[in-house]
Amino acid sequence: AEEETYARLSMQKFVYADVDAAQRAALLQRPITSSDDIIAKVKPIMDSVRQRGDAAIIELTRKFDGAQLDSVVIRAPFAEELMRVDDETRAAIDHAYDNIYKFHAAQMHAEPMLNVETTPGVVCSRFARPIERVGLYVPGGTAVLPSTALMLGVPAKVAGCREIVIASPPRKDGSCVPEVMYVAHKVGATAIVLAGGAQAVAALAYGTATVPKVDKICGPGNQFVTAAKMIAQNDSSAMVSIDMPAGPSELLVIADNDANPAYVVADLLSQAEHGPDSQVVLVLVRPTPGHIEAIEHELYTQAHRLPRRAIVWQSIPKSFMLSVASIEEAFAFSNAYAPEHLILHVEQADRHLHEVFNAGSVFVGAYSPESCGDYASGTNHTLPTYGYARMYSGVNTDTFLKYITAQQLTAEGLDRLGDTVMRLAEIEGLEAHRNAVAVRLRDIRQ
Ligand code: HSO
Ligand code: ZN
Repeated sequence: AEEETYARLSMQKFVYADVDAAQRAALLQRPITSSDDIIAKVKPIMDSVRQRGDAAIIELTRKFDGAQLDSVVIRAPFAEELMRVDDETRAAIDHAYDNIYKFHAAQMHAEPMLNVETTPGVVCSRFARPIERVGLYVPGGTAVLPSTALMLGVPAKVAGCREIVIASPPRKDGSCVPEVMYVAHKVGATAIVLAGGAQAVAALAYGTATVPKVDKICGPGNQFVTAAKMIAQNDSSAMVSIDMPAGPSELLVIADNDANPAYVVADLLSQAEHGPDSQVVLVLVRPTPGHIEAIEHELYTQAHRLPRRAIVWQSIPKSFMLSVASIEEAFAFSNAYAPEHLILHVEQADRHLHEVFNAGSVFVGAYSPESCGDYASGTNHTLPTYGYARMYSGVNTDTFLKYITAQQLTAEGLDRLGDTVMRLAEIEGLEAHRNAVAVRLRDIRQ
């Protein structure tokens, strides 16, 4: 039966010149996430956490995660034995942490405080302040994800957030994964909430007797987590914001005929193994039949060896390869698709970065697999999916900051700007606005 199931594996094939407008549009689509259904399931969960707090979380965690909790929250400082990891793991987490820290710390210096004299005597300034309390959602489920704790925790720490609360579903024995605990400790998390799903989001949004309420909730999650974040954001009584909407993870690879089929396929599979609904797109520039054959051969051979091949056999057949006539056509499609991850397996890949307009993060050239960005090179892996790369950025230090503007006018400045303000106030029929300037100008100009 095993042999049967895994007998063939291929992506759907399209030629860009041959597809009509409707088909092109369909290729840009992501799978529909039936949000009405999901919202109907999520709403009562959130209501119960809001009304019954910790007792509801304990019940829901028993039901969904099969874990019996004594208490919902672990507060810092965390006990050594809860974050014990082996030396190799510790070294890997430390190395990744250092790179992610360096790249995100540099973002803080990218734009020092602004100070602009717009008119003589009129000075406008802008400065950043951290969002005080943030909730970071680290998914559990089929994989252990300390990398997501790093990708959310490091920028929050760099930004200077005072309270960092990490929520993650507990293991069956009610404990938190030690690797996640170790990262939580490194980023200076103040508490860990042992909950997942909509119940975790509700706890962070509303707070409970033991869970601290936060100002912003960040992090990836399944459809339930995403729906819960949307509901919380729209509920003014929660007073909470979110990072971005999230859908299944996705990758688009642009490859020319010199691209190594083994590398291209390994990258596609690293995305495909995330989940059955992972989106994988391969755009081939003027491919030879031999190159396509080599890629398909690699696909089967490599996929067959993967422990998570059952997932791959679900995601790959839903994905597609698209042959295009030129690199320009490849970028036109990629920009329209707006992938979360974009890998450029093309000659002199760095020369094409200026053609990228919509993508979450770009991996340039044969030696830059997505895996490096997923874990340890320094860039963030919490990125916009579902085409939201058109208007959203991935998580970065700005995610955990807000900007405050200020201005100071001298008497001379007000004298120069006053008539403009009074005229505009008059047009809008707002006499009190006009007067706030007029009372001062009377003194200045007497
Ligand atoms: N590719 C995922 C991130 C991840 N990969 C976590 C491995 N662990 C979404 O960007
Ligand atoms: Zn990944």
